[in-house]
Amino acid sequence: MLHAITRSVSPSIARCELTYLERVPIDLATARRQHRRYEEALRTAGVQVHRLKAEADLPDSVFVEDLAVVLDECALLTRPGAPSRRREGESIARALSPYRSLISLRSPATLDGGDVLVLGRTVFIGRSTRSNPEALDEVRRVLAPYGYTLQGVPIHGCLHLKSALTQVSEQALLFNPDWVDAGSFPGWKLIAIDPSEPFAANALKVGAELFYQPAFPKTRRLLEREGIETRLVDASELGKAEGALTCCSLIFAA
Ligand code: CIR
Repeated sequence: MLHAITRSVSPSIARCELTYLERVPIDLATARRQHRRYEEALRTAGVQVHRLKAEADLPDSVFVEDLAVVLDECALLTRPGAPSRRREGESIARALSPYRSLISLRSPATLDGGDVLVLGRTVFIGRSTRSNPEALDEVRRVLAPYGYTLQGVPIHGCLHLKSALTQVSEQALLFNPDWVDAGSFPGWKLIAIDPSEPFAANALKVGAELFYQPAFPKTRRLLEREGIETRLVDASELGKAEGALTCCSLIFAA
């Protein structure tokens, strides 16, 4: 069965970290309503949702994806690149501990889960402002016993690797060619977003379903043309905090 860890939107979300976006007002009620619908969509897809309580003094804590990388064999607890986010990890470790053995990344490694894309036995790590080369070395070292191959991926102009590229089917990746070079992903069918929708590459695969935002209709048509159906889930208010669909859950089988 699939499980998802989520966390309610913090009342202090307005003080979130921002890297590439200008700060604009975030409506807390709208963000929470959209987040609840996201959780409902997960339940409808057959996922058991474990919602952590909101953390009043951790503005970005709804973005649980950045705190861990859950593999079949273990879970890596990351050390987020933004110091303001490091205290988010304790409750995530508690929530994951019944399901996986835990491995913590240590200083000087910094890693955001949004930079990590696992495709089969290869772990791709975006070289972003948040995830450093030391993290790549350490993840390589701790995952070697499990037979994973590690690969760094240069990205430019976006926060995380998964802002630029996500898996949308068993064979296909959706990507923004301005932010990542698809040459790092040989053997995959590569679908480029519509250039007028730069944030459209972040889709969330949940079992056989694909969650996708209504804000990107042109790219959605490109997916449909490839035979890829989507379930619409709106996360536009959290988009103002530089978050998207993958960021709001940690999904794993157990
Ligand atoms: C941050 O800058 O850390 C948050 N405001 C947004 C994090 C989004 N997370 C993700 O894409 N995995």
